[in-house]
Amino acid sequence: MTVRGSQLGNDVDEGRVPPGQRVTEKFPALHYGSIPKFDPDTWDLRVFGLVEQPVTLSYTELLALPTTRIVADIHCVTGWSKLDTVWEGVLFEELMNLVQLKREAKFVLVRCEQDFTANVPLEVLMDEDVLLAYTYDDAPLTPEHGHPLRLVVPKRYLWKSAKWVRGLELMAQDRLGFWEVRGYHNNADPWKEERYAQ
Ligand SMILES: Nc1nc2c(c(=O)[nH]1)N[C@H]1C(S)=C(S)[C@@H](COP(=O)(O)O)O[C@H]1N2
Ligand SMILES: [Mo]
Repeated sequence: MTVRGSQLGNDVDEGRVPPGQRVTEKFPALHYGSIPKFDPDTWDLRVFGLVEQPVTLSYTELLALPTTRIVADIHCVTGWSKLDTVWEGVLFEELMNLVQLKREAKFVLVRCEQDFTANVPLEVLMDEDVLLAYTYDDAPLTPEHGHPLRLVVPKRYLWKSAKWVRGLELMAQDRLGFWEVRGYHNNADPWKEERYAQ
């Protein structure tokens, strides 16, 4: 298994907490709508859009892909940050290895249960700390935190880390996701305090 991120055991939090954020030990659950039910027999993950051949994975097929572990600090736009969170799952980049991207593919719309979406540039997701996670803190994800599969994009505010992911749509043009349509910043870099759109 590949292990990424080396911040575990670092006691020096200074310089690790973005402006306007406070560290919490808790793990609040925040989302719009209700927690979807998981049916392993019908669940699938689709990679589609600007790819030569779309791919559909069952949960078993997803779990068979190489596992990566990341240790990451996460930052919620509501003001809490959580340090050294531990996740395991499949690297976004690993999933892209299953398809041949078309040259025009530059943006991704992450599609979730109940029509929730989040948009992230492809380049950002190809980072080596971006995971489609199925465990948190060495246990299966809990339903409220995104079981069976959620995105983790540590370098962006947490609303981009979509829970209950079912699809990755490759696009040529950017398309705003659920919270981005509702006034949140499209880029969402916590170090630049990109909380809300102008
Ligand atoms: N599917 C889905 N994913 C979502 C959301 C949502 O409403 N639906 N909310 C986002 C927001 S605003 C936040 S802050 C994080 C919270 O993740 P957590 O509940 O695991 O703390 O989930 C993100 N992922
Ligand atoms: Mo949020």
